Amino acid sequence: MSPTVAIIGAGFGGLCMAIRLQQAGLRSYTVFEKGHDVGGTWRDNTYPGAGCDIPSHLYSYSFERYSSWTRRYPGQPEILAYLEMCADKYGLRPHIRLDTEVVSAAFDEALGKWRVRTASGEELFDVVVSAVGQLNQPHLPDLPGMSSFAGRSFHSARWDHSVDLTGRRVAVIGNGSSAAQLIPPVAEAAAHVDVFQRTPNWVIPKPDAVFAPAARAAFRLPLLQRAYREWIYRYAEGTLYRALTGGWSTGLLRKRALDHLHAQIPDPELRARLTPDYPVGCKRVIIDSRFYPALARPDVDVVTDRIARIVPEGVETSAGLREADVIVYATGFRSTDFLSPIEVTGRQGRRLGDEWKDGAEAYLGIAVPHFPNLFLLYGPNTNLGHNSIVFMIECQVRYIMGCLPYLADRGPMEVRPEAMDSWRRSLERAMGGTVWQAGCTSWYKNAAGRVTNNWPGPTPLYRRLTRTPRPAAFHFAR
Ligand code: N01
Repeated sequence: MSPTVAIIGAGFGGLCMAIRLQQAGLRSYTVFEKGHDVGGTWRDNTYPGAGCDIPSHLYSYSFERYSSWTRRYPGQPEILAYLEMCADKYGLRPHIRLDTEVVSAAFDEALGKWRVRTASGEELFDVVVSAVGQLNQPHLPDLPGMSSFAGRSFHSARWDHSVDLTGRRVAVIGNGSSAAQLIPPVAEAAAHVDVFQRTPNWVIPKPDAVFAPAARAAFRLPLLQRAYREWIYRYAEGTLYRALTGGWSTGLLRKRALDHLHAQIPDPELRARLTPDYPVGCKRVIIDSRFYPALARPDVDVVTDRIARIVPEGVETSAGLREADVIVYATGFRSTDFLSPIEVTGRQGRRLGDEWKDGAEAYLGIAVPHFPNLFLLYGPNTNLGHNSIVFMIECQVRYIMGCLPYLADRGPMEVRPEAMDSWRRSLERAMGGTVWQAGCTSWYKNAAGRVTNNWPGPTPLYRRLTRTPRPAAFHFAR
């Protein structure tokens, strides 16, 4: 009998898992999605200018190549449409429960099954696959007076499209990848934009290109499409990854970013404020060609004075009041919380939140000791700063598919603590060679400074390590 599988989340990860189960003829799965439709982060992030900085010919499933991308870096609507198309094409919709948030999942040792609870009640599953991602819980800063603001305010991932920015004074707090994409179109509409920068970011150009109908027709040739995908992948691996690990391209990446800054910001005083003082890649490098020109506009100010509080009229800084009609919090996500706020309980009443109090961790980023038959997609230490997350998700899905046949014969499987210890040690060793640990704060690390989000190795290594499950790493119930 095929195992019953609960998948939490219908973004890139959840849909990939569902497609592979469907293709294997394992139809006893349910995808729980708290939102009103599929798409995950691509459904949530509808801010103006939203898009991906990994070319979509790579940022898409390897088994569902798509020749119709209109440009190298398509916007959010195209990526969302791709995911919706996948949900339809693979017949996933009957298995997806929208507007259904999983509030808890508890492993029942007597039954050897998971009790998955939603607002409509509790259901039993053999397996739980978390596909909630790392960037799904918006982070709002804890600034005094936020509720006193007299205008409209919202987070970049909860864009309020009812607010017309035309002719308004807009305050954007934060200057990460989301801010870099939304500031140019906001500046086009608004009367004035204040960008509140706490730390400058390294920015490199985005070599975007429109694909004319002839190019799209050419991409229908599987060989060409495959070669282009492979080229993007190898470039990211051979050049960008090397720069994140102190390799040959580190200086090159820094030079590219500084050249870009010099070319696009003529004012030396602004340029100085936009120049980071930490190693390139320590924080996520921004890939964008429209950000700096927007910051250089006369109606845009980069404010580096410390924010003291929010007041009804706007943002009060150490240097005085900056009036605003609208505040956009482009302040990122609670990235190190992982499955939170879902209450996950494993064997012997162990709570995942407690197990992870010093930082989330999982064997291969997929399995957690004491939590049998719980598998994670895009889990701890599987984020990338240089290549496509979809690649990592496909590795993880293949691994989980490889685990399922064991369950029928040998019962629930649980990764051994020794396997986890050895995994932790190798991660720590590899992490020492990366640029993320020292010199900056970033969403890759928890409050204690431990890098809980990123994969420190090359991605071909991750693919190799996750190719097939190693039974010796697991304890089986039978
Ligand atoms: O979030 P972030 P994001 N007071 O965490 C600032 C992916 N993504 O949504 O740097 C003042 O990067 C914070 O300042 P500091 C991509 O992986 C991809 O922009 O901490 N400022 C920072 O400037 C990306 O890395 C794409 O000093 C405060 C900003 O808010 C990830 O999502 C597009 C503050 C948060 O930046 C997250 O990007 C969008 C405070 N209290 C997103 N708290 C593409 O593919 C926070 N900040 C292009």
